Amino acid sequence: MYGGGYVDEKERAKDPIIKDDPEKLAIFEARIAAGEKVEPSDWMPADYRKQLIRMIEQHAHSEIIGALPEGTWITRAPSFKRKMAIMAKVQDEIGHGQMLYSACETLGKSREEMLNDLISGKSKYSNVFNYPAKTWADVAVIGFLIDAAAIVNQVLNSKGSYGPYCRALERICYEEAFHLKQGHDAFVALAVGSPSQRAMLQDALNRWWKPIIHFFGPSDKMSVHTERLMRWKVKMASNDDMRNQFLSTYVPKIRELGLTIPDPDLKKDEVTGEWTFGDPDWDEFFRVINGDGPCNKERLAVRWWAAEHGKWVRRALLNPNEKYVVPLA
Ligand code: FAQ
Repeated sequence: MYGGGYVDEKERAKDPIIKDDPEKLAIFEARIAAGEKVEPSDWMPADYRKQLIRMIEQHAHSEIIGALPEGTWITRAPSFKRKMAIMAKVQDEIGHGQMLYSACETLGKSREEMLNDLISGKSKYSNVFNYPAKTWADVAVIGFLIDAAAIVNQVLNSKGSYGPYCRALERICYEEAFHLKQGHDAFVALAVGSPSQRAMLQDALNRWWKPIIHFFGPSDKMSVHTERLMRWKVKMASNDDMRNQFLSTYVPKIRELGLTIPDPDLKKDEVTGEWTFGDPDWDEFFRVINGDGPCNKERLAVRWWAAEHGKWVRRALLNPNEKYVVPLA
């Protein structure tokens, strides 16, 4: 399997780890250890390429699927200012998808193949975007906390080893930092608003907390890819370390607004700086990322619709001299 977007564990077991030339591998690993960037024309281990394709592709899918929950609120934003901001943000997320698909194409997988794998359910995308945005407060939680979580991950990984991915992440992080400001502004406006606005925000936080904890991936003990990815500097911190960094920065910000985090067991060890929390329900995480979340079908149906209805545009662009009748519906 090319992209490594495994549908189940049996399929993963069938995929052998390809053996590389040991001499080339040693030179490659020395370059990584020295902090050099790897570029598309450089020799790279087959598994490095495969892992990068898997991760960048999933990231790209997460951006274009991630635009959907907030996108449904463009027509219902509570003011003109909020409407303009959310419209621009959603547009940026699609742009991030474009940059990431381009970065992934440098590794040899075509965009068409990636989009087909998304629509067929073969590739994964972030768990969080399989939950519904029921109220405007959900948009505020996504804009503040999910963007914050994404920034923790992306700032770290932008210092990684693969040039095209790192350069895309650097650009994405500039925009994400601005998204975070708009999310924070919307979040604070509700937190200091009327009692019903506060209640709406607390309800959204209650529903999103678990998916946000899941966002950083399974605990280090359960993570399949972390060790290899960190050795090759594709991933610059483990899932638990990223989650910990997020909790240290954002739990105090949520609490100072008088909101309650819906986990009575969440606490920080003041000596080690580590957070512990209640049962994260990893069963739910695995169900959702394997296609059985509240909105998986709905999200993929939108992508399928866009691919079907955009076919004639792609065909016209690729064959400018062909006479073609534009479908009416
Ligand atoms: N969701 O061995 P690990 C955003 C899968 S961008 C779904 O620990 P790894 C912007 C994983 O693929 C959000 N699946 O995996 C935005 C693997 O399955 P596989 C996306 C997940 O790669 C904001 C299995 O579990 N960001 O939000 C998740 O070492 C607002 C075992 O896991 C990125 O993609 C998950 N959360 O670590 C847009 C960043 N976690 O493939 C709109 C790049 C794990 O073997 C609005 N990616 N899995 O079948 C990464 O940093 C890493 O891939 C991790 C996972 C940290 C996500």
